Amino acid sequence: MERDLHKRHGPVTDMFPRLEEPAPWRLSDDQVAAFERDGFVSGIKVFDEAQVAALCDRLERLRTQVGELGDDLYEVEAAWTEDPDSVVFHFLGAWMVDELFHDLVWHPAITVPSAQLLGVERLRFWHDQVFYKPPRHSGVVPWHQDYSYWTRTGPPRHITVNVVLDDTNLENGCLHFVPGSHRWPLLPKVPFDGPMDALLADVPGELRDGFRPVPVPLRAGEASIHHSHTVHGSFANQSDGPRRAVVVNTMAADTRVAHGSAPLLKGVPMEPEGSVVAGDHFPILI
Ligand SMILES: O=C(O)CCC(=O)C(=O)O
Repeated sequence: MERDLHKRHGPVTDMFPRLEEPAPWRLSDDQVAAFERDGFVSGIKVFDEAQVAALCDRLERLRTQVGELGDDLYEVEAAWTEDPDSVVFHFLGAWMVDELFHDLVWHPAITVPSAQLLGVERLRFWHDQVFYKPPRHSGVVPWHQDYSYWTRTGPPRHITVNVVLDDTNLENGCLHFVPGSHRWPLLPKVPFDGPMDALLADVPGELRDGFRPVPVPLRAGEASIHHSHTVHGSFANQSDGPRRAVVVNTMAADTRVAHGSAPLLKGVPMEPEGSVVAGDHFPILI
């Protein structure tokens, strides 16, 4: 396995298309309007069948190696380590240890719409994530806003692309989004292993009526993209197959370090408060 993949600032395989012209990858006006209205847009084709199969293969391998890989990743969800039978398997940093997970970060179907929706010319990588719900597993992803976990960087001009590696539906715990919640204030972060509804206690009374999550089923290889304040979550996987997703989080290239007291991610060199987030771990993607 190649180490130091985070120092390779561009694809190292030919598995995915490279960016030549942005135009074919840009979202339509209707898709942009949906994102602006609802705080998410879905049904964006990213991977073909062979690419999905290759990524699933790699992911299954990573899953068996996670014990040894721990130090090479940014984070393996501590609650999962303690209670894998009821907490979703979630980790950050696959891009540093696997060539395909590395290269997908540069996929133009991910980078071009992310920059377009953020309204930026230059897009910086923040981090990746994997969410893995085994078959017939009770783990949920509680309602949350992504930026509540990211306040160490700012201002909030971050975006999330969630690409599913299995067809998702109500039975296997597809993502749900709360339309319009990207205009809500930032709410406190909730524990990953807490109850689904923990966030609701913090939703101000006048916004409660607006808490109407909608399911967003997808085909394997398709993505949804959401704003960093959009409330979302997912229920348990009650199906006989796994429900897997890979996530690419990016931000405006001039995003700064908001708190200088700790590294932005485990194992990443400290950067001074107020400086632009930069360095090997945070490449410019566009
Ligand atoms: O895949 C899931 O269920 C959760 C994903 C998520 O929270 C995200 O993409 O930000």
